[in-house]
Amino acid sequence: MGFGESLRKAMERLRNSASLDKASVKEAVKELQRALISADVELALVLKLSKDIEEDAFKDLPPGISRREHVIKATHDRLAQMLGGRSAPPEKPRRILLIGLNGNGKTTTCGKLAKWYSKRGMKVGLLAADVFRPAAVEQLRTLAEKTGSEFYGDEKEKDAGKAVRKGLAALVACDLVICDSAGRSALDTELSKELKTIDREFGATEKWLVIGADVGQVAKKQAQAFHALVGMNGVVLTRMDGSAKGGGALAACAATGAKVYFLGTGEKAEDLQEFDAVRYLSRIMGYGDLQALLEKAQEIQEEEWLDAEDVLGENFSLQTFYQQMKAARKMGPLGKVLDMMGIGAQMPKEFAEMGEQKLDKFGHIIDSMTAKERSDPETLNKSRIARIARGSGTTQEQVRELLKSFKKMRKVFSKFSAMDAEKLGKGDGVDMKKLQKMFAKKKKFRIR
Ligand SMILES: Nc1nc2c(ncn2[C@@H]2O[C@H](COP(=O)(O)OP(=O)(O)OP(=O)(O)O)[C@@H](O)[C@H]2O)c(=O)[nH]1
Ligand SMILES: [Mg+2]
Repeated sequence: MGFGESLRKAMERLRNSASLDKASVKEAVKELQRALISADVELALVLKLSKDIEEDAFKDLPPGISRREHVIKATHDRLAQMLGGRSAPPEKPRRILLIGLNGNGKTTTCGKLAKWYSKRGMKVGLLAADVFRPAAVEQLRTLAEKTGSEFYGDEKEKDAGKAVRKGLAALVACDLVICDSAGRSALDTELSKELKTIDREFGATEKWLVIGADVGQVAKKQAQAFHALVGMNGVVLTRMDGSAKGGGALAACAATGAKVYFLGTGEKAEDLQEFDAVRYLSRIMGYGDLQALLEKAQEIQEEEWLDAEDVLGENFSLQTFYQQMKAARKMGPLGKVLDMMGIGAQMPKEFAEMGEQKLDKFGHIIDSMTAKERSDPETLNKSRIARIARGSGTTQEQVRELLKSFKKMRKVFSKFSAMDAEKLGKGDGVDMKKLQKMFAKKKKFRIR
C-alpha cells in the first residue's frame, strides 16, 4: 500500500468511526503511525505528531463545528505542518546554484527550472560547472537546447572556478543563470572544496540542494551537511513519482528548517511542481487537486482537453473514453493527470501506464464501430467483435480488452461522480466539500 493510500485509510477511520472518543482517535493515530513509519518518517517526528494530534483532538471546539470535523482538520493540519507547509519559490531569482550528491537529479532539475522560469518570462542561461563527469557538459547542453535556454559549457575546462567565471561572462545578458555542479557519492573533501570554489565564484543567492525522495529520512543529514558547507537555502526533492519514501524525505527536510520549493515528478522538463503540503496531501490521498490540473491545462493551451462533464456525466461512452484518454495524454502521462483529479488512487494501473501504441490501437478499434456500438457497447456480441477486429486490424482479444478497460473505467468514474454528488456533499456527518474548501483556502471557517 502506498503512502497516500494508507494515509487515506487513517483519515477514513476518523471519518467513519461511529463515535469519536479517545480510544477511536488513538486507533486512527496508530494507523497514521504505521503509514508514516513505512514512508520512512523519523520515529521522533511520528511520536511528536501523534501527541500533537491527540492533544488537539479534545481541545474546546470552535463554534459551529462538530468534533469529527475538528479532529479531521486538526490531523490534516498537523500532517501538513510536519511535511513542511508551503514555501513559495522566489519569483525572480538571479542566480541559482544546484548542489547534491551524484545521481540525485541536479542536471535534470537545471532543465526543469529553466523551463519553469522561462515560462514566467525570464531569459534563462544554464551554466555547466560539472568538470568531474565527462558527459555532464553535453547533458546540460542538450537540456538547454530542449528548453530554449542560453548555455555555457566547455568540455576542455577542467577547473570548476574558471568554468563559472567564464560562464557568468558568457551569460551576462540572462535574467537568471542556473549553475549545475558535480556530484560525488558522498560529501567528501574533494566535493566540499569544489563546491566552495563554485559558490565563491558564482555568488548565488539561491543555493538549492537536490535530493532524491527515495533517501527518506537520510535527507536530514544531507540537508544539514550541505547547509553547513555553503549555506544551502532551498531544496528540490526529485523522484517523487517513484518513491514511497517521499513523506519521510519531506518531513526530514522540514525538521531541519530547509524549505522545499519544488518536487520533481518525472524525467521530463515539465515534471516539476511547486511544493505545497496541503495540495500534496490532498493529491496523494486521492482528494484531487483540480487547481493544479487547470493550471496545467492552461499552460498546454490546447483547446481539446479533459472535459469533466463528459467524463463524469451519464454520456460516458467508448467515444468519450477514447477522446479523454487522448486529451489526457497531451497533458502528460495519464496517471499523473488522474492523480490531480483525485481519481488516480482508485485507477487500475493499466490505465495509468497505458502507452501511445495501445491507445492508437484502441483508436482503430473504436473507429471500426458503428455509432450505436460506440454509445452502447453492451450490443457487442461475438460476431460484431469479430467484425470489428477484422476492420481494425486487431485481434478479438484486443477488442475484448478494450471493452473490459472501458467498463472498469466507467465504474471508477461513476463512483467518483457519485461521490462528488453525495459523499462529498452531506453524507456521513461530515461535509467533505466544505472541508475540502477549507483546506484549499486555509481560511478561517465556520460550518453551518
Ligand atoms: N523518475 C524520476 N527520475 C528522475 C527525476 N529527476 C531526475 N531523474 C533521473 O535520475 C537520473 C540522474 O539524474 P541527473 O540529473 O543526471 O543527476 P545528477 O544529480 O546531475 O547526477 P551527477 O551529475 O552524476 O551528480 C537520470 O536518469 C534522470 O532522468 C525525477 O524527478 N523522477
Ligand atoms: Mg549532473
